[in-house]
Amino acid sequence: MIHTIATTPFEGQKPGTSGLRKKVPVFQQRHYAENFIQSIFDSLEGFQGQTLVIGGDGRYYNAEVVQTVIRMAAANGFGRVMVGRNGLLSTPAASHLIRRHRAFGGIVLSASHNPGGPDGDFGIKYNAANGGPAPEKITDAIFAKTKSIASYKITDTPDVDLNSIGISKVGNMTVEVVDPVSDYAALMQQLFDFDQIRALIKSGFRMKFDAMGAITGPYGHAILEGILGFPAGTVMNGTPLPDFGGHHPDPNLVHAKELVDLVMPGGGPDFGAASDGDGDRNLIIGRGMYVTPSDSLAILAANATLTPGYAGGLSGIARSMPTSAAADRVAAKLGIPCYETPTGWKFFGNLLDAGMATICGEESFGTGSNHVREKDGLWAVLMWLNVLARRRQSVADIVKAHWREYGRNFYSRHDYEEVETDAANSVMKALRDQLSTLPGQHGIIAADDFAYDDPVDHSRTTAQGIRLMFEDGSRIVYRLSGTGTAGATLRVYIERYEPDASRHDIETQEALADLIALSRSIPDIARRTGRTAPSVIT
Ligand code: VG1
Ligand code: CO
Repeated sequence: MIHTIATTPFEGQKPGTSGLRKKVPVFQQRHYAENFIQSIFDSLEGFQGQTLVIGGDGRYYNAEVVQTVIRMAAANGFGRVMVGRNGLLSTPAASHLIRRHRAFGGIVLSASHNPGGPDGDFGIKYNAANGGPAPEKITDAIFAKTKSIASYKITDTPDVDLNSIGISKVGNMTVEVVDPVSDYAALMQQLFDFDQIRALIKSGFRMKFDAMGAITGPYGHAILEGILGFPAGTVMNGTPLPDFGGHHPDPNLVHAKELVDLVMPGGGPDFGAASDGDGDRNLIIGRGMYVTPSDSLAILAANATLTPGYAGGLSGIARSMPTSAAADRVAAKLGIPCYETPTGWKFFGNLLDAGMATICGEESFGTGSNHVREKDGLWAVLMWLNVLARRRQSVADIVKAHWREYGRNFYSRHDYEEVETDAANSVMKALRDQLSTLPGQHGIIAADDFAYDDPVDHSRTTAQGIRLMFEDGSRIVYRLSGTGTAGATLRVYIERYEPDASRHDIETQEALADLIALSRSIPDIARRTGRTAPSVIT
């Protein structure tokens, strides 16, 4: 039986960089999730009888909202839903399922790297038929609908059993519960040479993969320990838990400390990797070597032809604007274009669909390719393994050789988290007010507020971050986070190019010290925010 339930709009249901993210208690308000889900459906056309993919990262409240999405999909006229067993799907696996089964789209329940649990974060995101996050045109339409919604449709059917694989019905709609890993694992075996990696393991090579109590546990167990044959225990924190076991599932040097302490000092595994809450980010480390995500993108692009999936070469590389220009140097050498897009994976979709770019990356631990339309944590890990298996050098040797060939882009991101919103806005305003006067000072040659003209659909996206560009190629970039749920987070990205190999071993913060000081003084961050130092440095 289908019910039409009267409702009234909630304020602030505006999708950010990657879907709607709020604290769990906000989502638990009566009608809150339903309003947003109905607003998604009301922004789409032509899905009657079609397939919707549903899954999430298993965080607190995932189980309840999966059932709500199923009931609302049935009431709104979808013909079939494909749901990961127990309501679980990593973000890249959801993207792949949508594409492989020609679904109309998908709903991914995740707040990614944000903490989970009853007081943690929750999120809902819509992905379109290409498997990618809805473009701004759709997210703008969803937001508009949330402001005028008056009712939503839902069935009064009982919860669907999601524990076992199989097919059932909710009203006229088919519910197919699928294994979250198998299709994805098959795709990885097409892209990478698993036999080469097995030979590497046989030679004694060892790794640790930290799933951080989140979604990649089952994927890591099945692919790394199962199919590839790494010893049991290779995957750490491999059981997805509603509160991630208390972890902050953000794969950086701060939150993946357990892994870093095992691998970095040496004497332990040769290679370390971690992924985030929903499985789309990756951290790559070797003995004594942390690979910045910007360098990882450049190195994977430079070595792509060593792997079967990319043996034919790349059509182009794309990176988000704040990501370092290391990839640009690789693209130049390969004679292929390098695109610079706003932050957020949704901006890569058109370039990938049009075949203009093959590999994409963001400084925020995101790397991926045209195999899906999301960034993909395990994909990056497997690509690194394939490259390591072919080159038979350490991570550190590969990185240093890359710097010698291309020069090094020293890079760091300074986050000032949970700053008062007014204070963060005043920093951005202070910068905007100085855009015309900064060139000519401190070696700055240009300053602007980044705007992106999409070369495929010709849409224009403005106000994507303040860029200060220096005469030696250095950059400082400022933007406000679009994924946080408390106050505002000011992100400051600092980059300097160093061609001289004798200066490549300097510690990053030291190498960037002058620019870091300028990054603070130009908008007077201390006075405006009360913060004399960032809360997280990556
Ligand atoms: C952050 C990152 C951005 C990434 C986004 C979603 O956004 O900076 O590069 O695409 O998170 O990643 P923001 O607006 O907070 O800077 V995930 O793994 O949170 O889905
Ligand atoms: Co994520």
